[in-house]
Amino acid sequence: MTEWWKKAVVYQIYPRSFMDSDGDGIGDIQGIIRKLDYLAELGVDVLWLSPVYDSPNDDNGYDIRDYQKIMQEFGTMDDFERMLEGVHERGMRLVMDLVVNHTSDEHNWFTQRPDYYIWKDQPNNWRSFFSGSAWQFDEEREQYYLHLFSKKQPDLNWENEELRNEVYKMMRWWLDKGVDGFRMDVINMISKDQDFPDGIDGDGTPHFFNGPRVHEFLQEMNEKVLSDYDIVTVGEMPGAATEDAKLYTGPDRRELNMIFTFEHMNLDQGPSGKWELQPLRLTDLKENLEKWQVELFEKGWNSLYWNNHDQPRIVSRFGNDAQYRKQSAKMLATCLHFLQGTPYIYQGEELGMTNVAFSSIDEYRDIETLNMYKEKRAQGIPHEELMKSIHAKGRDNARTPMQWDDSLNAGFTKGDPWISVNPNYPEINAEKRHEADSVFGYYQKLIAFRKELEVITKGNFKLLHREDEEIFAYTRRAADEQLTVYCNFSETPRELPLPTGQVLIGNYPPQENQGVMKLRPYEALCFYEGHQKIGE
Ligand code: ISL
Repeated sequence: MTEWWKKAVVYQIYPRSFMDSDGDGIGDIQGIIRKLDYLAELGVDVLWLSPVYDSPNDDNGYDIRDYQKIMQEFGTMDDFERMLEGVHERGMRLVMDLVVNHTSDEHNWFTQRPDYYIWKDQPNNWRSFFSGSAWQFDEEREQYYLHLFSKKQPDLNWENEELRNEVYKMMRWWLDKGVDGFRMDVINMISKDQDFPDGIDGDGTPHFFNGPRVHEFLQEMNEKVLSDYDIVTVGEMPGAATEDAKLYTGPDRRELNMIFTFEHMNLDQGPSGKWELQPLRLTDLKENLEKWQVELFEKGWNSLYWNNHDQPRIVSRFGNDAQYRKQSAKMLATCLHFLQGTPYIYQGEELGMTNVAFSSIDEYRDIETLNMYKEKRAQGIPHEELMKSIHAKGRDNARTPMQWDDSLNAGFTKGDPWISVNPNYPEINAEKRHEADSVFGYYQKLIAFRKELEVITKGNFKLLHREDEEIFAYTRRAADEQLTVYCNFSETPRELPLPTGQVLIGNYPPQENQGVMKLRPYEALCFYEGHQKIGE
């Protein structure tokens, strides 16, 4: 089978916030169908859909009630099949979210097959990612069940072989329908240490991140399902280091094609976790991305991302979403898209969409945010302090509706949106993609380069200016080709020696150089040397 996914660019759709076709305020599949031409215009190869399965939506679809049914608000199985056809007609592929670490407590397995879940007479001290204990007492059974996420998301017991076979059967059902792969939700948490030991300060993660049988389970899944199809697989894996990544993605290991690391996303937080804000040190980011680039080179495969439905908007996070919004959005895209791996673009990133700052907690919808707020308010932490963290890191930053145009509700819905639209939509929306300096147009070019220049897929990585706290620069080299990428992560204008090669792309109008490279605020410049003719 070809490794087509090594040259692919993936676009993530969060269906609830993408496009509402029927005016109920919730995005849906017909809405996605209407926007397929927009996605083809961008040039992406693969669409990844966040969960569209039947769900009571305690965690917006990551709590699945029925794996083989479409969520009513999103449409019908017929709509789904039309969408899949529409994707394939345009030469794109469709990847589904596979959430099999847990189900909804409303899944019929929870009552009919309690042996598919994890029960204990006594809970240990593990805390849930969504606040409070990870154990919930069940009155009828008089036992506790494990839920690493909300109490409506009981963890599945992967020790149970029948359960595993049910999951594999369900996966085959979707693949036989023609879907082109899976993004696997927290898939490195499916194997728990069967002693269930307490964790330090309630942190159970050492006992279920990359747990004892996880590689065995993934190899079994590969053998029984994945290896029969020409698909792409990506595992979401908090707490996976490069050593783990090599085991999960090494081609001879027969597990997954690539994983999502969290390491670069955790650099701007303190020891207590994401809500403890800490400024990013660029040298930390460079060191981390370098490690993944170098260690996985010819040993595994990277996924490349700045954004998804759980992360704040990158332009507000590592860029400057005020004066230099467009420049910094393009600079960040440049930095990421010339790395080795498969890039993922999250809806709205291609427009330079920003974080949102609602003043009232009532405007937030995300269970992680709301539970955290409630728990910390009860501990006496002031509202203002919590809102500061929520504005910077809350998952709803990514979940405000897609900004299509400057009409009411950004053209997302004719009804009341399930979450408020970011008030900056008259300024930032997809209609503006036709402007000459649009972020969208820049993403189109980056996506196209990946198809044209082999070095982006194959080249090695070398970090330049290691100690510089403002400049992220690197080269990529393969055969007779070399790329040199310079990114100014600051507002400070800088002068550096002019690299060799011709300018491939930059995010500012060209300027005269007298043998030096002058980088303006958030400027990105990429140079190319090799056999390909550029700009003709
Ligand atoms: O980052 C984390 C731990 O280090 C957690 O916040 C969590 O593991 C991560 O966000 C997992 O996310 C995925 O699974 C969740 C769901 O809410 C997210 O939307 C999804 O991306 C539970 O299904």
